[in-house]
Amino acid sequence: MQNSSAPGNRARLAASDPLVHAALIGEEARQRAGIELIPSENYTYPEVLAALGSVFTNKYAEGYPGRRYYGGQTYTDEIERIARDRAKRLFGAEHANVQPLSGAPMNAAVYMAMLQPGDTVLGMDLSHGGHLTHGAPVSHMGALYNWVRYKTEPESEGRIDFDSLRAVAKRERPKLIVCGYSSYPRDYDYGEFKAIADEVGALTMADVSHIGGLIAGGAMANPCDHGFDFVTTTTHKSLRGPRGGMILAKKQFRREIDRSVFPGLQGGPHMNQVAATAITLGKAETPAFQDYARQVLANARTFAETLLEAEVTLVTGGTDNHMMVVDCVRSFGVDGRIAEETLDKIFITTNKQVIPDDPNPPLRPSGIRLGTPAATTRGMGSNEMKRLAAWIVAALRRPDDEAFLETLRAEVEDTCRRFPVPGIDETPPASAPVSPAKARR
Ligand code: DSN
Repeated sequence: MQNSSAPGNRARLAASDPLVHAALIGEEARQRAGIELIPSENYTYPEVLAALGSVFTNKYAEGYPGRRYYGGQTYTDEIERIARDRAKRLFGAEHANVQPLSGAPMNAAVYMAMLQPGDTVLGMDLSHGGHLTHGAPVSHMGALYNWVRYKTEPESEGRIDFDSLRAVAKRERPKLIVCGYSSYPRDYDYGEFKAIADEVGALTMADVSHIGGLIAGGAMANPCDHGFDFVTTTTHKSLRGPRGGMILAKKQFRREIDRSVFPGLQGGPHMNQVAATAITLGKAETPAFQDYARQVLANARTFAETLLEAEVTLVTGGTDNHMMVVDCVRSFGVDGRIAEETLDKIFITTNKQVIPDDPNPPLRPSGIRLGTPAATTRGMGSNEMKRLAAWIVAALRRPDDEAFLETLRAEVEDTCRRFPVPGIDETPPASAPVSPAKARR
């Protein structure tokens, strides 16, 4: 398959647009020299890069396999059918829509399929771990529906208290209950959510974007096994695929979901992305991917234990998934923005993060998020997790000591170079050298 990283195409890009080419080379150098610990990021497969840069990007394919509005669909139909079948098999779902362009439109498509403006929905509060699209007032979805936000409970170590959730559901009688998270380091009891929803006659939706790969790999609980009506997941996080989303649904909602995605919300699907999704889901069906999913969790446990031994405060006191949320103010006396910037200097990429009921604003919150999917993809194991945790603690204890940070950076870089980034040619073209240190800043 011809693709953007094929040598011929790279040479063309270098010659025709040196500015963009230099940025691409710089980003590759940056990714090689350091490590991505943002829990929603990963390093995708070379095969996915090939599909994303393929001729499928040329094709319009409005509609669905066998029912398109344009001709020339022999291979797009084939690709989309493969992706849908693999998705259904992997998650045990009755129906799959693989066209959502990414996570936010994916969730919006479910809401618009099933709700009327003003309907009541329960969703997890943003600062307690929910997502913008779960009713945060700043999102359009927050304005369209009557969101009632549930929170985690400090008394139960920051976990969800199902007694209070049940009481809220009985009082509010929501049409839909949404569970799922982007900064909650625990697993969910989907059975309890479903039981509460059944008691009040609500539909159920689990947004498993962060842990879609861990569910597909059999390492975490699967909401499809608990009779959820809708399960949504992005494809680029723990699944390691292209940027995109998928909606899994019960068969009885197939028409509503498909119509909501197209023509309701989107036009032509990105068929290069659908092809890459098919490849990703094929990989996720292999025993190697199950090993990967288990290792992501084992690495997160080791990482969290190392941080806790150093007396770092973690939201909920640990992790059950791939993610940790560090209270930096309490642990190190620095806010999340300073922590993120300090770790950038030692080539460890994280993101600042609000903690439950954070007294600080979102651009200067109290915490950072850490996650292990990307590091695990590069082949890092328990030794590297311990070292990464130790580097983070050391750096955040001395954020103003530039010489010390430079020593740590060299150690991090030395380790990272022993773990290649999949899909990046290990020998950068001599035509556009960019030093990793320069690329990073
Ligand atoms: N932005 C993603 C995350 O980092 O969790 C969620 O959409």
